[in-house]
Amino acid sequence: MKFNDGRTVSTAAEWQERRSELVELVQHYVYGHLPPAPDKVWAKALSVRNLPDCQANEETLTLVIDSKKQLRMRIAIYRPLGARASPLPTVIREEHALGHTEEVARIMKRGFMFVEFAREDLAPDDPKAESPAQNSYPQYDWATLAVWAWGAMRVVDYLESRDDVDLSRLIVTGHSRGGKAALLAGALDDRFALVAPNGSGCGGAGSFMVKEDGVETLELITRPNRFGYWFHPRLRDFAGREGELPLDQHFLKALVAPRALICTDALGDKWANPRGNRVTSRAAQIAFEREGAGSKNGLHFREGEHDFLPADWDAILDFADWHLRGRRPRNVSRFFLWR
Ligand code: GTR
Repeated sequence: MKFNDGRTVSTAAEWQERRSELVELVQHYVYGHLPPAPDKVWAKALSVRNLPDCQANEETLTLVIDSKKQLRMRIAIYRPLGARASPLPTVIREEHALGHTEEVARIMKRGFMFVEFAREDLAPDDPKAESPAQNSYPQYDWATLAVWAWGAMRVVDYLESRDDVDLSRLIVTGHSRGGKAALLAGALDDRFALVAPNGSGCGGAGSFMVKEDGVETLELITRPNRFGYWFHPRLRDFAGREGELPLDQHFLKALVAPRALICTDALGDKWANPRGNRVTSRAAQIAFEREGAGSKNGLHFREGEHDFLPADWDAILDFADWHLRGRRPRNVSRFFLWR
């Protein structure tokens, strides 16, 4: 709530101005700058079938992104069998490839559509491999997580052309590295009404500055033989001196307000820094309250290890039912463990 030059943010207009500074800071120091939306995104159908076990109709498509560059990314869309014609709230998930249908039945049963996209079609998770997206936009300094986040936004560009998707109720989620990208996408693109990173840790919902023994630190994650390529090279300059960064990950969380956010984590997943997730949620609350959205800053912890489990999905879908469909679940205090 202070501008880069030290002035205090007091009015709503000043908060909007400060938000622009946050957007620039997270791109400059952490992820690199994303290109703007392309002129056009369209789809070529690949396959359609029913999956009776999941009670879903599955469509697979290839998105073609930008009329000149024609980047390609595969997506799969699941719609509950027998759903009424009206548009449905839709969950969009970051995945390295398609076909992770284990959660489809659960999502269908709750009356959501589900879209999975193959983010590695845009940028493989390998610094030595050719990256179609980065090659197509050589003037942008975006790192791999930024490419994947941009991919989630391009899915929305395409969904805007369909009439079975409720565009006012889009949820973006992902696990681990996919959770980091989901949080970035949700912070930068306000078409996502609920942002739900799971187990996203360092470079996601976890703090860079607040870390206990056993967490993945900025120094560890940005090592050249680890995941340096996920981030802008500038981030590594702060290894071991995170306190000098002019930001931490609560900036991303604050950018989600007044939309809804739920960051799910496992208590046994020390590497992903559950304590640092709690601290950034607490720090971001001021932004949610300023926007009159104090109950939309959710956090959920379950027992266990690093994974994306039914308990995480239930927490996310319950939070979605509450904030996107007005169905308040019992026991909402489980969402505010940062308090
Ligand atoms: C780990 C990495 C984490 C997390 C995880 C994953 O190796 O250290 O930051 O991203 O991979 O994506 O599964």
